[in-house]
Amino acid sequence: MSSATPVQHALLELQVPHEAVVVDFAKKETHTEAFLALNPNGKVPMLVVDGTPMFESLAIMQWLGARYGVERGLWPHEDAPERLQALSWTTWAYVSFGAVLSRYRFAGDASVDATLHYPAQREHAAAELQELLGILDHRLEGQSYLLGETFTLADLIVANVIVYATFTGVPVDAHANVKAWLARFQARPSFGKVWATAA
Ligand SMILES: N[C@@H](CCC(=O)N[C@@H](CS)C(=O)NCC(=O)O)C(=O)O
Repeated sequence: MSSATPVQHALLELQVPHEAVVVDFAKKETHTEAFLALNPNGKVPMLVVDGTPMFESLAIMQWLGARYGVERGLWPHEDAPERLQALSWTTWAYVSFGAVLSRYRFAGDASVDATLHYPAQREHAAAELQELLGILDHRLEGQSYLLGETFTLADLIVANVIVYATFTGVPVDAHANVKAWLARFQARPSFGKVWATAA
């Protein structure tokens, strides 16, 4: 859900013809010789483009934006100032917000072994996540989407991270702009389609 679903979502919004391959973790299908030859990191998502493998969901979606998004009006042209902002905000979501979200999850999530829980760390990370959501909220002040008035793949990439955060118990209620933007994002037909299949 956290990693492969956003890529599926991006492929759907961009209408890129592709074949989806389901990988069974229980059968350790991410660690077969054939899988590791394509993705030595042994995780999903992996995208194989005309025989060439690519891994890491953020890199895949940024590449999809440049390759298919520009022509479909969903990713800024490489010379547009918005391209710089698209790269910054999407990387912020995965690296800056994502790092704190991982600390929050591992310090107390029910899916993590309780012996690894660390309440003080959980509380600290929860407060930091609220500060980060405040930064996002400020960016969205006076505009409907991250890059202006039009929905782009940058919204899809960042909003999917925030949606996942809410699933793990991070509230967004104190951030009115983020809340309204998430509602616009979740109203897209593609959101229901992809997340309904993933859940
Ligand atoms: N940073 C990676 C994380 C990928 C990741 O952790 N994938 C998990 C699923 S959420 C996975 O494949 N787990 C299976 C395994 O480790 O065998 C990305 O964004 O692509």
